[in-house]
Amino acid sequence: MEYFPEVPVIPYEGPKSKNKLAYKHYNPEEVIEGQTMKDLFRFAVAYWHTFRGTGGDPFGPGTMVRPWDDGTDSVSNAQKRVEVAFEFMSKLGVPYYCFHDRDVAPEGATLAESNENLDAVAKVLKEQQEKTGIKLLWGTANLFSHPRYMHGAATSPNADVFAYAASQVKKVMEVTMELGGENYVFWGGREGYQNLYNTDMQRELSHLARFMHMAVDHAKAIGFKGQFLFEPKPKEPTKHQYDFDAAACLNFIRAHDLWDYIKLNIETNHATLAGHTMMHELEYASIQGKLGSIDANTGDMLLGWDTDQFPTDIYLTTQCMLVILDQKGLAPGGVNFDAKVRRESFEPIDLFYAHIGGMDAFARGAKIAAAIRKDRVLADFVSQRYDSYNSGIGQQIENGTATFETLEQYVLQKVEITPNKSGRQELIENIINDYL
Ligand code: XLS
Ligand code: NI
Ligand code: NI
Repeated sequence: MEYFPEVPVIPYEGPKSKNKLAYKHYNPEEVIEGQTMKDLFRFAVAYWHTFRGTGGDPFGPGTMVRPWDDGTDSVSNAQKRVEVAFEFMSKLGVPYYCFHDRDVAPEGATLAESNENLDAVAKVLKEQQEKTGIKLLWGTANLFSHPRYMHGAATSPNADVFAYAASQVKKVMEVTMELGGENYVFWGGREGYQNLYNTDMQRELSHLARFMHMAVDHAKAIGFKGQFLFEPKPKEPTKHQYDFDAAACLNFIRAHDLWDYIKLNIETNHATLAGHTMMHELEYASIQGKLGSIDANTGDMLLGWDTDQFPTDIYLTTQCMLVILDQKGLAPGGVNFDAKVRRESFEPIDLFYAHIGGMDAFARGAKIAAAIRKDRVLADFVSQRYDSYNSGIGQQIENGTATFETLEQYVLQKVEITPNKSGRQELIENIINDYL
């Protein structure tokens, strides 16, 4: 059975093509800085948005037309949806997908029943992976939708809820391993608070750390070799999420002896909700060796929530790729489109347009970033800007031999310090525009 008969395998046709169902820039075999685009991006489709998104919002129900869905939450409907998903991904030519347990299979009345449902769907996922060659970038557990998680999961004040969440993560780690998943993601869900009057923050944070240590231990016990990823988000659904931004997450894993086991999965719209740019978050993680993967999307400048739109802004993707190329890619992570089509874009074909646009925007961003890097436009300017640290007093500051006393002596002797040089921000911004 074919679910998208009107859509062929999406070809690469180059920048001049007018074909709406073709890539203009994403050419999987084209090499950028020594890597094929396929290996550089490791693009993934997010199962929750693309195959479970309904288009519902607080003001009205879903709008999406999904002819293959029979409207029930049955295992057989879930299994059929897997076939649809793999046809979609094969036609798109993406090498990876990501899921939460409850996206792919329905929650049962008991944990045992939920696990059985998941196994039944995972069997079909595995068959389809083998048939198509599409792989699992990461798995994760949905620890936020079911009402039992109203106060959080690992940070719930109810220990039974902690135990339930742990059992759920245990199972998803096992299924992720069975499917050859290359990473496992922790996004906080409801790990945060609405009001500090009723919250023991210290206890909740230490519970979250216990939870992650148990996951690390379980990975060792079962031989799961995938990379753990922690995904920052400052708010929504809680007023304050504990995994606020890259800095908060890195502090958390450093403070709780998790540093060696966890990297970050950085999402654009979460960065902006935290009051940062995506580039800031990527750079902050990358300079510490902690940029593991990205959730590619974008917010809306005028809306203050996680709108999860597909990324189409070339400035944004260029900035992302400047950082990603600098660390030679993301593997074993990748670029996961944690993005959904708008409520008004309700036809199945819109799912293709959305992903094609996102992949092309990243491919174009990568070409532009590579050209900027090749000409060393930023690299040379930045290294010259700091050249006072390459010798003399600057070198002594950097290598730790200078003290407040030696620096005072230096300045007293010098009388006048070397004049500052211009930061040339406007010029550099103009030059970057020349490459777009
Ligand atoms: C929600 C998060 C979520 C994670 C996976 O805002 O982005 O989708 O990526 O749980
Ligand atoms: Ni995400
Ligand atoms: Ni998000």
